[in-house]
Amino acid sequence: MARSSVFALATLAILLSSAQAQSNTWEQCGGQGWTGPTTCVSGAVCTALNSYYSQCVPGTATTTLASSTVATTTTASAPGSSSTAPAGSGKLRFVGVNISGFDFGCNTDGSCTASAAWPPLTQFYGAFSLFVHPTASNLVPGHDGQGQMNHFVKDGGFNVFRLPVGWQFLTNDVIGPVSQDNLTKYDALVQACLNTASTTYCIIDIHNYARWNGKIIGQGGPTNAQFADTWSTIATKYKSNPRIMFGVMNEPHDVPDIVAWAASVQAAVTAIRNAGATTQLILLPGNNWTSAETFVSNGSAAALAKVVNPDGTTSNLIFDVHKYLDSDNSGTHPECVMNNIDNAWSPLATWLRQNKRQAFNTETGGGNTASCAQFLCQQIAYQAQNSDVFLGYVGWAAGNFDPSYVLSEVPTNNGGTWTDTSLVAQCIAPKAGAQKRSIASFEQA
Ligand SMILES: *[C@@H]1O[C@H](CO)[C@@H](O)[C@H](O)[C@H]1NC(C)=O
Ligand SMILES: *[C@@H]1O[C@H](CO)[C@@H](O)[C@H](O)[C@H]1NC(C)=O
Ligand SMILES: *[C@@H]1O[C@H](CO)[C@@H](O)[C@H](O)[C@H]1NC(C)=O
Ligand SMILES: CC(=O)N[C@H]1CO[C@H](CO)[C@@H](O)[C@@H]1O
Repeated sequence: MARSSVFALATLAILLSSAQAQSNTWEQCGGQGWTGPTTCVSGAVCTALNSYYSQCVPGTATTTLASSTVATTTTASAPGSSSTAPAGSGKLRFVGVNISGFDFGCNTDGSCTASAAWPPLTQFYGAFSLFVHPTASNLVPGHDGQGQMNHFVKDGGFNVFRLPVGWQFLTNDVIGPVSQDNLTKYDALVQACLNTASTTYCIIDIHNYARWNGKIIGQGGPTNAQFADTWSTIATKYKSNPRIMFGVMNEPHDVPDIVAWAASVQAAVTAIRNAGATTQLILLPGNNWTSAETFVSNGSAAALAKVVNPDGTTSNLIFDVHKYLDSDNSGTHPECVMNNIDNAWSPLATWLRQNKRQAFNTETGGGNTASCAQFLCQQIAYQAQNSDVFLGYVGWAAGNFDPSYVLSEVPTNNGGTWTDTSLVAQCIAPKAGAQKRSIASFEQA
């Protein structure tokens, strides 16, 4: 019942917009299957984001936002805070999916086993290593991260992927220099991401929870210098690619000294910048599993606000925040119970504006249920309305998860036709249009 009301509202929205002669700023103005207006109101230009989605972007087609999102005609530039959309624009700069697999074998105490990684690429297993969806007849191309990402970009309108990897995979299980052989294997996934489109961004995410085998970086575990050395090697490899983002660390938690943790993050930032990656976006993670809700109250905001580039600025240093919508915020339940607006996103937006900073929600998601469709669509609509401080969101997760995984966003492939999970189709994909709708329009019947 709830689901049919969502479809009814979507149909109504299409009917309403097709009744207008011109699309308003940030509204759709073209694309495959689009039957609505194809011109924009004065002051906006209809700009193709991909083959099925064109949007009215303010000003002329040569604004930074347009040039970084128009497919193939321009080279993407490193994101800068000057190019962000104003509050209420209803357009998030980055929307993506986590492509998991190189992080398999990692536990929340930062113990990972390199050989337990499960690279989400067919070349590591052979093209025929398909596994079968347990509840449907669809064949799932297990490991086909390239196919999944191509589909997400082409059919869903996504423009960023987060590529988790265990630290131990990169250094071959010892604290020390990065193994170039292993980095080359991981680089195959990075290249697969970059190859999807000239406008796709790729986040390198070290998925170690601020730890190595149970011990916290800079607080009894690896030294800040050892952590910085890993980042220096990675940044050296990708320094000339503006479409790489550096995710310093996945989900620090139970870190006793947040000021000391900020020093570890600073060491990574300094190493990345000094390696020559001077303009790319770097994601700074706080304590408590990178919780968006407690980023300020937990002390992460104050500590990480002091992290700077070598020139003393905070340009392109973006706070990394996660949020799930289930009862205990763990992202382990199929049902969602909150949209996180009052408890997390609204207070965080206020703090970010006051401090002239921005955040990126690099993990969120839910079960393929009506409750998650409602609450996650509301969260996305709110983030889009506050896109001056929120850069975007990345869904958790596709890649090598079994499609029966509770938060699966793994699309199925039947004879070359890809089918998304219901939550991706209804909310997460930019194509679903959640960004452009009112929060109230997603109430369950
Ligand atoms: C990492 O590289 C080393 C050296 O080439 C190799 O022995 C090892 O098997 C690699 N590890 C993985 C997980 O591929
Ligand atoms: C922040 O959260 C962590 C748990 O992740 C906790 O250990 C720490 O005491 C909290 N700090 C504050 C200031 O609330
Ligand atoms: C961690 O965050 C969750 C919500 O995201 C909150 O319920 C919990 O109290 C927080 N813990 C600490 C120690 O701040
Ligand atoms: C909420 C969620 O799905 N978290 C996942 C984050 O990544 C680790 C390692 O890949 C998984 O074990 C978690 O389940």
